[in-house]
Amino acid sequence: MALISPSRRLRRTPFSEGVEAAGVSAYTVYNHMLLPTVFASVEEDYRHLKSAVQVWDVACERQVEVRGPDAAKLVQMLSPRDLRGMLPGQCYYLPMVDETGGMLNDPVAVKLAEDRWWISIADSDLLLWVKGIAHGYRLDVLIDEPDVSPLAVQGPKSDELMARVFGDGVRDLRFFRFGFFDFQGRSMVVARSGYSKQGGFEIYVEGADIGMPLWHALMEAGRDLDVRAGCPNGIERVEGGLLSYGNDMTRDNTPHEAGLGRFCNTATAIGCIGRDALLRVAKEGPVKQVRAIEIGSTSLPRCDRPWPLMAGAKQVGQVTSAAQSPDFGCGVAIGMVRMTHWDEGTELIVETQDSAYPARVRETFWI
Ligand code: THG
Repeated sequence: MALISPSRRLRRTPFSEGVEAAGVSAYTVYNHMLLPTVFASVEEDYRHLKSAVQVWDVACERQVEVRGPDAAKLVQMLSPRDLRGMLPGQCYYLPMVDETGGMLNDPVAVKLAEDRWWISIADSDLLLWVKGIAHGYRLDVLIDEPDVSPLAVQGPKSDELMARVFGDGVRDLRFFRFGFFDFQGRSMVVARSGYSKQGGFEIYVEGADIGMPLWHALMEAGRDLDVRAGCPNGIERVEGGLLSYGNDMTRDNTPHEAGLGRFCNTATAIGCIGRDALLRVAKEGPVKQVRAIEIGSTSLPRCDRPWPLMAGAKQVGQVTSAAQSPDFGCGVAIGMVRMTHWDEGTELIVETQDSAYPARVRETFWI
């Protein structure tokens, strides 16, 4: 593929300087912002992520800040997950849907206070929908994109690295909880979360000016831990079954089709804009759903388009993300499969742009 031309519309991040000095070799675009995808190689990055610790520029996980007396009411309007039990200090993975029940985004919501939330978005322009809803319903809220850039620290040695920079208190953070921790006199939101299954943290860096000082501090503190710049890894996240909005599900899918039913309480999520539509389709249940797919390959081309999943001459689904797994010795994939063929063990054929391979539906991801 040819190069993509940089411009003001393709936003850099507070950490881009560090990413480039570390030798980034490929970027993608996410929320109109640069997101590194490869440093050494996808395979070498994968091996290192699973054995050491990496610092990830995930500033592209932009925040939609919702502030004001109607904040909690508005966030509940956006999602079929019941938010009544959510406390300040918690993060929730929140499917967000439109009035048809179609997925608009799958963010992490950070509840800072009853009247102040950050919605840490995946790759869609959710800000516009949220502003439209707030205006249309005359809600008493302020909505904008603050100068907040997540920096993730991921990998088995992330507790040790984070404790060196933020103090031993970070070790006590539970999964999907956050606390406020000091760095150079600045209070930062630090959560135990992140887009990998290797464990780790996300620092919500407030103020672009402190981005590179924090980057350097992490790199220096972790020298003996072999800390490196990294990024969400295309092999590891498929093994772990972490979905990618726009790839594995779109506005054409309900959360149930996406396999996110466990993050929905449609019956009790009173106020959710897509609630009626989801209740209607929930009666029948989905007729296609996300599945882990094992591919009988020894190498795979880039999955840059949906790959048809065939049962004989009939298409019964598609693979939307795939990679060759060094640790499992097979192709690992995320697919959307029709009900007639979604049972564990079902044997199919996947048609990539290059060639066809045997594929098998699995019960779980590789975790
Ligand atoms: N962190 C933050 N913002 C984000 C992401 C993130 N915004 C974009 C994107 N990632 C949103 N998508 C996801 C997808 C999966 C998870 C988080 C965000 C995730 N899922 C876990 C799982 O499925 O195992 C845990 C979910 C749970 O149990 O609550 O972490 O990564 N800030």
